Amino acid sequence: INGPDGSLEKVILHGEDSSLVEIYLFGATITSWKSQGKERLFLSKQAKLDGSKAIRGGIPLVFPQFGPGELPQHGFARTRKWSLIGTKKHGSGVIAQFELTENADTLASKWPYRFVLRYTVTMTKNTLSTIIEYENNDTRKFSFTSLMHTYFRVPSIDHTVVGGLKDSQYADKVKQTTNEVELRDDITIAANEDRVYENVPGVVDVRYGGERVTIKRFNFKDIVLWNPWAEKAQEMSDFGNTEYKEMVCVEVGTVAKKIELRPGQTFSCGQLLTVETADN
Ligand code: TA6
Repeated sequence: INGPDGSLEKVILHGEDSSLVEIYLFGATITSWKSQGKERLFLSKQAKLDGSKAIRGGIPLVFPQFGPGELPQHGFARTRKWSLIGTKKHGSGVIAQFELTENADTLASKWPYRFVLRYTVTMTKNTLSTIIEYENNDTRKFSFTSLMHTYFRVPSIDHTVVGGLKDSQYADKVKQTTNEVELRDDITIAANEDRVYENVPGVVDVRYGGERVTIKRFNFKDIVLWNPWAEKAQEMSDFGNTEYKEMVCVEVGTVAKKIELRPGQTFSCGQLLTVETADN
């Protein structure tokens, strides 16, 4: 887990046009993605980077359980040390690959299956793609929920819009309601929001200050929208009391229903984030 100075080991990839992506082996957590000269992800100033808990920000990986349940919240993938398989340049892109399998702790957990996760991070000048391949390496079938918990950095939550969720059904974890339908083309955030939009078709986006980050995905059916706002921000020791103003989580996942794999079966899910500005 820890490098020589006690810090966590990480990989930094440099790409075209001074693009950059930083990935900690702990949780294979992306903690920084710079594109077109700007940081596009939010990492809390109080995030723990010593392996003592999941990193608060970037793109934590949720597997095999989204939310609370028989395993610790959001499962074990985001707090395990992944192996770095390799990095390479490919055309105008840079790629890093990571892998995770079961260990004694997971085999002793409530989710005791043999598995392989292969995580591929690919960055080009204006894009970042994150794809997970799930493999059932057990003799039994198993099922799981999984999500990429992306924290987008925004200049101000008050001038941020999330689009692409109109007409989708959602469960509202703040109001404790289900089967609501989103009526808005453009969602703005002015309070604690925690919603699971189910079976969302099409492209979702985050817009701020004349810029737009589009979120395209495959095999991830659902979208989670989260902002802790002031009341929840104060409850998190690894999140600054006013940091809710500079982030929004728009998370791709399959969480409303489980993914099931038979022995030997593999399945891939992923997202493609693209920074679009007025001139591209
Ligand atoms: O993003 C949705 C959510 O499930 C929220 O309910 C909130 O708990 C958030 O994840 C953060 O969870 P964490 O375990 O990282 O504090």
